[in-house]
Amino acid sequence: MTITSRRNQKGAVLLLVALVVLIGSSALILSTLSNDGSLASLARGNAHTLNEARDALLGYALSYPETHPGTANASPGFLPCPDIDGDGLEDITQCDNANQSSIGFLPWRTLGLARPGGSSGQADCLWYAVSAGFKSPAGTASPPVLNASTEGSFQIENGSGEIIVGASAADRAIAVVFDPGPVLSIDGATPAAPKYTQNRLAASTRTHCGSVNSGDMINRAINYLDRLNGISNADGSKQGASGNDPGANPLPDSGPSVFVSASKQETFEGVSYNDRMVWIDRRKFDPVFKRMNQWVASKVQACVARYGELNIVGSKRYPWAAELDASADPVYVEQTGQRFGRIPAALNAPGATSWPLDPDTSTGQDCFAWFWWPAWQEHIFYAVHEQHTDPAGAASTALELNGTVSEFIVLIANSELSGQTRVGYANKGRIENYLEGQNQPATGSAHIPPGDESFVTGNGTSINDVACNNVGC
Ligand SMILES: [Ca+2]
Ligand SMILES: [Ca+2]
Ligand SMILES: [Ca+2]
Repeated sequence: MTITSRRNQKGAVLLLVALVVLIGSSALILSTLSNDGSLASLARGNAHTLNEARDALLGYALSYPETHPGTANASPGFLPCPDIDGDGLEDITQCDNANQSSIGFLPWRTLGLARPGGSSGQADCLWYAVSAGFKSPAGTASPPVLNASTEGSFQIENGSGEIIVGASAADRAIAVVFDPGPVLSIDGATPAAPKYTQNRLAASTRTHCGSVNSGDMINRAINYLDRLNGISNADGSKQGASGNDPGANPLPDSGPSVFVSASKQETFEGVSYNDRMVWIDRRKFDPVFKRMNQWVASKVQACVARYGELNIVGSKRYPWAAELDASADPVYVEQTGQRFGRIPAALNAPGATSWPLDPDTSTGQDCFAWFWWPAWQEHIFYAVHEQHTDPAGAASTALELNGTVSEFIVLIANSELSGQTRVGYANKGRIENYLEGQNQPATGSAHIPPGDESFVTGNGTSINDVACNNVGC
């Protein structure tokens, strides 16, 4: 098999998997894209490529577990590392520091996209910036762990000093794709600095978009991405920003960055800004957050169900919950008598004192030993039917999910809704900061009061909780 056909096959498989995964979310993505006001500002000829790139990134994040079967506990949500030498393949050296956002060529081969520009070479190669929290864990010693509260790192201004994305940290964009346009002379770093003329020369062997020596001019962002109103798209910095302000430091950086999206800027001296861009904000990433929650919910459900199958075979006795305590950081220890709370990491007798092997044998790990679990355990709640505790309680109480009597229920809290905050142990100990409506069994405590045993799958607006029971999710 030739390299090209292998690559085409890989791309086809990636797109197919993404398509399958997208089926449940495609309507949402389509409506999201068609409602996007930012698209109106794009030139028609380039809109297709930029939008294709954004869709490919969303598909990559959605299908990450399926396309990375060899990566331990790969959850949905990860985006590729940028490509620093223009061969179209992500360079995991750009992901080696998990805490830093980074920028480079869009890794079109990794994304399964067609080679940009056809035979015309690198003229149409796109650039790409990815937020620290969403970078692929490939090649990273301590990979980021994603959950529905993970924030993007990018603020975007419109060229007139107005913030159009990311006014608050929770609203920052997750990734940005740039169409850099032809070379031009950009403003200097300060008003007094001379203009800089972009230069895309290769001093080493060419790749499709760049050259093999990553330091060559052809591989450097400053020779593609422009400066406007004190903001540099090449490194996400902003003149005058300091401390923890967005744009205080150039990429790669652990702090937030700023980019500028404006129409082409032209003076009597010529064009001074010609970048075009699309971005993935939280709203566009919503299908991925949804799949992330469902993926985690399914794994937790399968593990709790497996425990019940093994613990007193035929009787299905599940663990007690770990209690919520608003006076201390969460602890995850099974508490006899607690039928509602968090999933206990530490189990006590009676019953099995350790979790079984993950029924998803591809992980090769025990349940809840996954590397991503510590970032999720605070957000997941669990209720057990009185007749399925160990020892079993009275027969009178019915635990219900959507009106169906259930042996156990797992609830994923999802992102904070208006009025919820999960900072500090006092807030982490209060159920109303996680679950909504009738999923709050007793405000501020881990108890289920009599007659309050009905839980529901969230409607996505006033209740965004994802729910499973012993039958499934
Ligand atoms: Ca590369
Ligand atoms: Ca440019
Ligand atoms: Ca919730």
